[in-house]
Amino acid sequence: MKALVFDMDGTIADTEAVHLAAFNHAFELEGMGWHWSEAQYIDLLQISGGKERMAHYWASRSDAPKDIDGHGIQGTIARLHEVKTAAYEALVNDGAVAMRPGVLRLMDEARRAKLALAIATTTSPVNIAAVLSRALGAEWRANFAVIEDASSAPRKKPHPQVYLQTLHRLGLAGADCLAFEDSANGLRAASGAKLPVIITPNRFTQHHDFRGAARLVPDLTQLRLGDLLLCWRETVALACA
Ligand code: XBP
Ligand code: MG
Repeated sequence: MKALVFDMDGTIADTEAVHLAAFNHAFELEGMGWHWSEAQYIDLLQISGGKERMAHYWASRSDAPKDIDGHGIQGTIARLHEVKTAAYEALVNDGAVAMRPGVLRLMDEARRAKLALAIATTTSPVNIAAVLSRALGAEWRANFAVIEDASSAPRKKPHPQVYLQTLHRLGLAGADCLAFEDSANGLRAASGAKLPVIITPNRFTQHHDFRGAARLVPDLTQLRLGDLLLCWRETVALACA
């Protein structure tokens, strides 16, 4: 095992409730007359990517206008996403997002064992920077050999693009790595790139279908690097059997 590849939202940090608040703030500020409940958002999270999620919702509303300000639907969604991302960043900077338990300790163990760390996410780069600069300091990027996100991998999970590009830049095969995810889309994306996957669900994804995961644990507090190595060996050995 040569690298650990982490999903961002819901895996490294508990972010989706804050994303939801930021979306609703943008809808109110821009006078859309929309408000997503947590139950609605749990359903909408089947669509990875904030812009794609809003476009899916807009298409599902029979009463939604086909244009608002002459910039077309895509123009309005782009503006809504800018407002949402600024609101999300402000909420993160106010301390609204917590790292999930065990993540930083495991990353530290992996670094000391000379494993590469990477992030493979469908979220926007500014969101990653806002959360990880608070958790790891201004030099947070130095902890990661590779970061692939919505700006570098436009095909969103469950498409495996973000993981395939991460592997390419690491110079590794999927079987050399272990992925950490919180959602069914993430599991399918990582599995599509042949990475074994450890799932740590949260209240937004606990009902998802996680068949095919190498392990499913409530969080990473009970997993040490030795446990990961055993899990990786069992999974890779099985795949090779
Ligand atoms: C989760 C997502 C993202 C976030 C919102 O990403 O699908 O769309 O919900 O962030 P991951 P954006 O679990 O792959 O980290 O609005 O920037 O898309
Ligand atoms: Mg996620």
